[in-house]
Amino acid sequence: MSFDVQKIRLDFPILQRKVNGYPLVYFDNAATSQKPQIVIDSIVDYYSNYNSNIHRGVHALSQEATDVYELARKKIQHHFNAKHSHEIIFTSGTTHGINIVASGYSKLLKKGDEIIVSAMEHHSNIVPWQMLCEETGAVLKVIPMNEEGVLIMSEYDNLLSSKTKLVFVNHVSNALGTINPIKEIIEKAHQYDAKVLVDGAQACSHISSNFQDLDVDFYVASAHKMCGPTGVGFLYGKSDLLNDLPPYQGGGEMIKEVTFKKTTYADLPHKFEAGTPNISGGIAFGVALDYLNAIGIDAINSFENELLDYATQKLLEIEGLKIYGTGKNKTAVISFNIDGIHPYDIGTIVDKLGIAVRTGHHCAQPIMEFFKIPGTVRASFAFYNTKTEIDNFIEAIKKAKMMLS
Ligand code: 7TS
Repeated sequence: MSFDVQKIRLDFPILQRKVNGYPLVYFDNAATSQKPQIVIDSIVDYYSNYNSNIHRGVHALSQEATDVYELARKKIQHHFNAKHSHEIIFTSGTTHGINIVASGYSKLLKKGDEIIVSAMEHHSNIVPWQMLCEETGAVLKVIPMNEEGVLIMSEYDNLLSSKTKLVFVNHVSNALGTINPIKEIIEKAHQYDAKVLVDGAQACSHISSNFQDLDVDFYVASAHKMCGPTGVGFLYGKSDLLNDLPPYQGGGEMIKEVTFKKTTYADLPHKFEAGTPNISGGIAFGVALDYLNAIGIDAINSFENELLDYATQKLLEIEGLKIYGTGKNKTAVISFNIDGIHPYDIGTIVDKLGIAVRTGHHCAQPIMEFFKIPGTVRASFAFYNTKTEIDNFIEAIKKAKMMLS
């Protein structure tokens, strides 16, 4: 069955609008994806028909909201093949999930322990670990990458030792699109009994992940990059590891019993879910997963690869254009610069033509430092983009180049 992108586009109301007088071409999907009507409707439905707080009311509305919210947790569990639904902790997003783990390990690490991150992390997968190192005296080590934007695995082998306690790596780089060999990274870390957290923010809407098969210890992602709403995401952790971590925040819903002498904490997942969560967001996240699954992540992946190959080939025909992130295994993200032109200027001109791209360092300054550039223009595609949009983009880039050279 062929991939019917025109039919899919009708699911996304925003794709019908114009920007600066031109039909919107949305190539900033790595920042956040657009939302299908069915996801938007689920939020309206919750607030219109069964809005109430969850896990606490005996009344019908609260029961209904709790059931739908907990169903969403199960959908996440099944989508990623986690063993138990209580291993899925609702968070406000990737950043929150990383901080839960980082803050928890501040009680478990000691001076001289080592933490490994990769050279291509988003700031949210660097800064919390630096803070953790400052607090504990642990040492941060970095897996370097090569000129293609691919991790040098032999260097990873050299960094691993009995001192290594934690390894943090993104599944897919937001600035380069590189898909990292996380299965191999996890297997090697486990030989030293180190635990691995994978930042899946850029992976989940493009490639499938099977947590039990990967044997990953922690995995985090954000719903808003997967056709879901902002302000919600999840932290997956193996039960025993989550049980060993102290709670992140204290408050309602995360306790078993509170007295002024001592408080005991709730079981998973509630131990990490203090306070009223983003209920409509969690529910809509579940709907977004259903939507993606109805199309199929593998079908999405192969269509996006076609877009990637098409756009890469066309862009490389432009003289003076250099792409950063040229490894074989990558998602549909193209970061590039044109000789002598600042990325911001290109972004501004194409925006005037209705085309949304991101420019700058993409919250990955170490990558920019590695390539000795201030930033890039980043076009990131989704399964609702088309080759015609790419053609328009190429024309806009050529125009920008002419105006700016
Ligand atoms: N990790 C990666 C790999 C990311 O790409 C991002 C967001 C985050 C973590 C943080 O996610 P959040 O939902 O908690 O904010 N990346 C981007 C981006 O590339 N452009 O805008 C946000």
